[in-house]
Amino acid sequence: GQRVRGLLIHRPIVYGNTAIVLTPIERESLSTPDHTHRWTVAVRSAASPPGADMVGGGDDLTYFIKRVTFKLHDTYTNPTRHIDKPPFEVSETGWGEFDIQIRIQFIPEAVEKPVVFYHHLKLHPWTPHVLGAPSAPLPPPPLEEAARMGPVHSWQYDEIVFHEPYQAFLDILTDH
Ligand code: SLL
Repeated sequence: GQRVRGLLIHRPIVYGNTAIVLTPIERESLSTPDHTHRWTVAVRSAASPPGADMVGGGDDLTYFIKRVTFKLHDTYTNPTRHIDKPPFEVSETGWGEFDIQIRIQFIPEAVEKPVVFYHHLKLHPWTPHVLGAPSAPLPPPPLEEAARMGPVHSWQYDEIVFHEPYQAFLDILTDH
């Protein structure tokens, strides 16, 4: 195969998380009652808006993505989670925010190295109503209030760029 000289092609994605506060009843039913939130971290096509992620749908990424690996905090059992089919996501419960490494591997035809993104898992809503020194970090609201505020969304748009792709891979990308 040949690389297509001078060509650059990109595919838009979003990655990030949603989080909701567990109800007291949900917390009691867990083996880990110290967990306060349920969250989902995901990689999606930018054609499927983050707001629609719970109902699924949107563009399927499997035509060029083979595997997404989410590396969670070491406090989780089996923190390295390989996801080989859509939806490319991991749902968990927990109590704390942390950085998640998101590694995207492409189909063999791509002959491309994986790309890595980092996402800071966000559980707590931003609280502009808490008054304080403008430069001071604002504390999160109490859980009951956060629950009333509804799900937290933290999503990042990005583009996966392929420089001088192989012709076979270019065909796969453009035929989709
Ligand atoms: C913090 N640096 O201290 C972070 C660490 C760890 C989050 C957050 C539960 C894991 C489990 C969990 O939420 N870990 O019990 O399986 O805020």
